[in-house]
Amino acid sequence: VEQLKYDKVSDIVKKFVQPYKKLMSYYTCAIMEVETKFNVLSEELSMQYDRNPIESIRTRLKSPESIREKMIRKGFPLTVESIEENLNDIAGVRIICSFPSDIYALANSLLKQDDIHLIEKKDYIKHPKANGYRSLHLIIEIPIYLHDTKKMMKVEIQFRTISMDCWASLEHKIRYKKDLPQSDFIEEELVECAKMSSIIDARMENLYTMATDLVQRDPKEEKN
Ligand code: 0O2
Repeated sequence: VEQLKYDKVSDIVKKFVQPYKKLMSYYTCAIMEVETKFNVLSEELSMQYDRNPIESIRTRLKSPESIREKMIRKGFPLTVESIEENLNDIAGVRIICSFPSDIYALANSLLKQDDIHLIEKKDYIKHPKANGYRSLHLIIEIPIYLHDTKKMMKVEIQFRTISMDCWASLEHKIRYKKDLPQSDFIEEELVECAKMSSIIDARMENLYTMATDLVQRDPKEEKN
């Protein structure tokens, strides 16, 4: 009986655990590749202009629990091949920008690179979700170079301003409060806060453009 148990466990490790770990390590490599691309852009842009449009870069590998939950929720079989085929957001990179226009400029710079292949674009800035969520999501494919082969890996990139990120982080905290009953008031307030966050983005960008124009017209203004 002990031998049978051992054989069964060893079979599961060989058929699932090892290929799963290998796949996750490929996603980790893809995250590193994307992060490096943004670090390069950040370096170049801060040399070229007097500010860096990237406030911060965050990365995450989807947890095994989240992968399992999403596969079951979407009705996909729980195999390593199916996980790779059906989930687009195992590798996640979040780019926090200063202003909304930085988001589109950075996304375009990335998509111009010839080793990046766009699979899907969801513009929740131009078309916010009903709950108010705003962000630009790209699903891209990027090559990782292994010792004897090249493998294309999918990565989800979320571009947000500080204000969009602030709303999304707090909404996530509120929504995932344990046993939260449905509340029209909370939903309406969240939509209202999202509108305010969008107004802050537009007004701050406007102020930045005005300040830049003033400095260009009179370089002495920079000091005041
Ligand atoms: P985590 O912790 O970031 O991994 P899905 O909604 O996941 O079934 P899809 O098409 O992948 O299907 O969703 P979508 O719209 O592209 O958004 C996926 C991710 O965007 C989410 O990942 C969140 O990170 C973020 N997101 C989308 N909508 C909202 C929202 O209403 N509020 C907040 N705070 N974030 C949102 P995960 O997997 O949910 O979580």
